[in-house]
Amino acid sequence: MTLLVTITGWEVEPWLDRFRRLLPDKRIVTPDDAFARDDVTYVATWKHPRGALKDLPRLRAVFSLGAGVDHVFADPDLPKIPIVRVIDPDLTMRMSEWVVLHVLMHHRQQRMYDWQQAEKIWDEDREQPAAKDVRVGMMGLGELGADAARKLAAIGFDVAGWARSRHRLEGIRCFSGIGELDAFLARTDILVCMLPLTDDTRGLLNAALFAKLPKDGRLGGPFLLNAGRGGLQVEADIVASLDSGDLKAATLDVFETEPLPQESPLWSHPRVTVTPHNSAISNPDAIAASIARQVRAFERGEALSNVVNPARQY
Ligand code: NDP
Ligand code: OXD
Repeated sequence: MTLLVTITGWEVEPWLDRFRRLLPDKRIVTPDDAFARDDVTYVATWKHPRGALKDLPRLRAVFSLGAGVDHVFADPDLPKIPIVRVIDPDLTMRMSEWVVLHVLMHHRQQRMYDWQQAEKIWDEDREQPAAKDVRVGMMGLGELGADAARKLAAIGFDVAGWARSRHRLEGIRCFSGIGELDAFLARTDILVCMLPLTDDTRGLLNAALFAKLPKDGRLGGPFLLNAGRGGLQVEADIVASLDSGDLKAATLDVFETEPLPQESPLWSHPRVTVTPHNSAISNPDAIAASIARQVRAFERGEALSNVVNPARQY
């Protein structure tokens, strides 16, 4: 039995090393190795080349090495077999760290204090609203969004969430569906996007949406954080909305094109913070172990968990 590991954009060796140690009875190969295609029973993928999963007649499951599966569904030649995504406490904690860091950075005006330090300005009189007076809106209340929302609520922020279906989270007002999107936006000072990229969510973060965020909040204007996917955002609209005042500042971890092109105005915009799609990296130790556990359980006859519903694309 062979596990094919096909990765674009990340170092492959750490994954091969972990899988070889954790699944010693399997042959672990990459697309560059010589291997029998009819011996491949599992694929572990991060952005595999289109068509790479064709002609694997004994394939039983595809494991995404990330939580997102848009990279898998982008393959028009995807075989009709279970797609399993990452749900792992290590990844969830990393994402919540990033969300809390950047919400607090904007809330506590840290970029302005960095500037003041560079200019040697001592100004203690800036208004500093309490967290309870700042309304955070979490788009997406799945594994990652719900955890980050709870942690922000524990710090004291006034947190609401929006998802496709109705959720119940203690202390967090939950909105659902397109019909409740405007009401959610109308009470959001810091908008955090933790949505998957699907046909329904592509381009959702656009100028019309930013214009619905309130401008009279305690932070003096709305903030945007996006760690979902670059395809959710219209970058030209982000720049235009920052210039018009519909947005006050943004932190972006994901981009329409990655790596972010050198000529993108986002690199040097004074009110944009860029992180290089690493808000929650897939740690090979944690994620390979969780995939190996799934493979062993599956071979004992147990059902796979975290299988994606292809009709929903997430
Ligand atoms: P989940 O599938 O657990 O959650 C997705 C959430 O989005 C759900 O609450 C879902 O609603 C909601 N949603 C989906 N479509 C819609 C829609 N059309 N309208 C409203 N809500 C919608 O995903 P995760 O939380 O695990 O991950 C979210 C995304 O984060 C991933 O898909 C990936 O793109 C991104 N990610 C980014 C990383 C990075 O490093 N930047 C790292 C890891 C993930 P409902 O609950 O009703 O189904
Ligand atoms: C993921 C990612 O989806 O790292 O896990 O983007």
